[in-house]
Amino acid sequence: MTITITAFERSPDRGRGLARDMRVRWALEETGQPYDVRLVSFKAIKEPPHLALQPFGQIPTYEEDDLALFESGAIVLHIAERHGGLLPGDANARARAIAWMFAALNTVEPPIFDRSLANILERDEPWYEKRLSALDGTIRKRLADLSRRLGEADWLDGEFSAGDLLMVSVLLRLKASSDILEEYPNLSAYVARGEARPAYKRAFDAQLAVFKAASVG
Ligand code: GTB
Repeated sequence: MTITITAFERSPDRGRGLARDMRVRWALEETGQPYDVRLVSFKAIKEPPHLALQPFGQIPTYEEDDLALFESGAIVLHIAERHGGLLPGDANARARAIAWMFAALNTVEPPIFDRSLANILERDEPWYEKRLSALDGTIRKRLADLSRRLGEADWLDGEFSAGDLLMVSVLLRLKASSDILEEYPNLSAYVARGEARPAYKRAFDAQLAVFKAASVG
């Protein structure tokens, strides 16, 4: 059965590839898996059929045969485990690549996500500037550590892996709304390398086409 994922019919990111279906599309493209996309509205994701797939009423979801999955990180891990190209064969290298997936989602993404949320929801609060500067401080600390670890390497641990796919996805969210990433030239180059991958471009174009079609319709 074909893989089906869900994505917003009208993504608030206006086709910039920042919603979390993008990382799943990218993983599917890297591993050469064909997939269908079921476009959903903000209303539909809070209704029972979608909640049965995603208990928190969010995108993305993943369906294949009798398997239904939610959480973009779990979906990318599943794709990477089932198909070649995103996890090394060596058991220890594989475990380290998975550690980088967790690092992207658990250590680097939270302050970046909080920053973009603060930008949208907390702008008018009297404590906004203080909060932003605290979040920027945390982000700079994470990026400084990541930058030191990456050094002059192309990818975080040998060949490109699902760890890089998620880390680049997370850093792209920061790049879209702040200049902080530019303070770390090796991380900027790392993100550019990710964006230059043919599979990334195919995934990006596919989600952009959804936005363009919705704009015309
Ligand atoms: N932990 C979950 C996962 O990784 O799958 C989080 C999923 C999630 O946050 N999904 C968001 C969602 O469905 C869309 S991606 N939100 C609806 C809701 O919670 O009611 C997050 C997102 C949205 C918009 C932008 N943007 O406009 O730039 C970027 C990212």
